[in-house]
This record gives sequence, C-alpha cells and structure tokens, in this order.
Amino acid sequence: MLDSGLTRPAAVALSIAGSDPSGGAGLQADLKTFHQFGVYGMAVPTLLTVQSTSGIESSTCLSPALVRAQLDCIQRDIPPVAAKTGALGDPAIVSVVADWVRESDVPVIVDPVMTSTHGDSLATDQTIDAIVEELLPRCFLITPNLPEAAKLSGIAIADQSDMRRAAERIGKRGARRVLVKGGHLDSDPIDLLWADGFVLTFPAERIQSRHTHGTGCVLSAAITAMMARDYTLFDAVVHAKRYVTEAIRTAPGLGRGRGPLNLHAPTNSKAE
Ligand code: PXL
Repeated sequence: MLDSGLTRPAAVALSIAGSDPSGGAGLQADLKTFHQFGVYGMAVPTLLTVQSTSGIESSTCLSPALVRAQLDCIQRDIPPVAAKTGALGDPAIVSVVADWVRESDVPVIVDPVMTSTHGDSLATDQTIDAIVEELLPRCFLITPNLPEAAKLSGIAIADQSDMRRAAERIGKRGARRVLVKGGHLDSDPIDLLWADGFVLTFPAERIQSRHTHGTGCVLSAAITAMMARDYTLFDAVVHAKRYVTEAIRTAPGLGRGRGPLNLHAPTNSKAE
C-alpha cells in the first residue's frame, strides 16, 4: 500500500488557558511553543481577554460547563500525553479542570497565573484558594514566579533561601514538584526546582528587555512539550529555560508596549 506521506505526530500536548489575542501569552503562546518543540498542540480556552502589548482591557470567563465539555470532547478523541494550565478565571473553572485531571490522569503542569506582565489581575483570591485546594495536590509540577510563590506559601521572598523555603511550604500544601522562577530577583534569574524533597537550581543570565510578555506561559509550555516527548523533568527545565532566554534576547520588538518573545525553533537543544 502507498504510504500517505503523512507522519503521525509523536506527541500531543494540551493547554487549558486564557486567550491573548495579541498572541504573545496565554494559549496562543502555548500553541506556538508546542509546535516549535515538535509537539501537536491542542487548546481549551478558559477566558477571553481583550488585550494588546499595552495591557489587558477586559477579561471574560467561559462557563465551567463549556470548559468541561471541551475537555471531555477532545479527551475522547485525541487524549493528550501532557497538559498545562494557565489563567483559569474563576473557582468553578478550577474545579472542572481539577476533576478532569483526576479522571484523565494526564500529568499537568500548573502555571498559577495571577497577573499579566503589566500587573493586571487574572485571578481573584477565591480562584487562588481553589487552585491551592483542588489543583495543587493533583499537579505534576507547579511553576510560580516570585510573587505567586509568595502568595501560595505565605513567605516573603527576597533570595534563594526564601525561594527554597517557599517551595517546601508549597510542597507541604500538596504539590509534588515546584519550580520557583527567579525572574523577579534583583540578581540573575536563577530558578529553583524542588522535586520529591530534592532541590536543584538553574542559573541564567539576565537580559535587559521590556519585551517579556508571556515568558511564564512559554516556559511552562516548553516544559509540557518536553514532558509529552518523554524527556526527564531535569532536561525539560534546562531546555525550556535556555529557550526562553534566547526568545527574550531575540524578541522581535512588536507592539507599543511590552512585546512578545521570539518563539523560534529551538536550535541548541535536544528538543529539535
Ligand atoms: O503571562 C501570563 C498570562 C497568561 N494568560 C493570559 C495572559 C497573560 C499575560 O498577559 O494574557 C491570557
């Protein structure tokens, strides 16, 4: 029989996140990143923002039932190998996502998005409480930045030893693995991974740029893609971090505000 010439995608990843019509963050950034890492991407929107590189003008949640229907529909057809969450909008959406995670048993990377790059709120305190109570105990990995880690742990964070204490506290609250991102440190942006009681640090150079819109989304999407391709978590974090650093360094300078990253094809990693 003649071969169709089509190759089956090697791996499938799902983003459950908010929409950013400017394409730099949210599920648009996740899909572009999945694609660049050689992974077939699917996307379930939770909320729609009206935003540009200058900030978020409004944000509207989808109904929890509609989010759940999308998850069930794709799960029956193309079950993802790995998934990630971004902005979840409201506590009822967190609940349906947590139920799906429990039922599907898909490893989920939770990016506990609380604010946009501009500081616009993307989660109320009730939504954050729901993430802690329902999603945190079920995630494969959670990837808070410093303000998010401070909120999730109740610990003020100024340096690496605070990052470690915060990660441990988040672990005590149920997360099995925690990647605290150091982008908001005064020093170089060192990330700290707390996994099964072990601690690893991932150094990187700081690149001065205002074009950092969507860095958290891209990092967690790259980790998710690498997990879908069966890399170890250590390799996934190393390559994802290298990818984000290069993406900031070569950002295209689009928009009047804080522009998107350069979501290039990874060149110097195993992820090709
Ligand atoms: O980068 C965090 C983020 C996540 N999700 C959506 C966003 C943003 C930042 O702007 O718009 C939809």
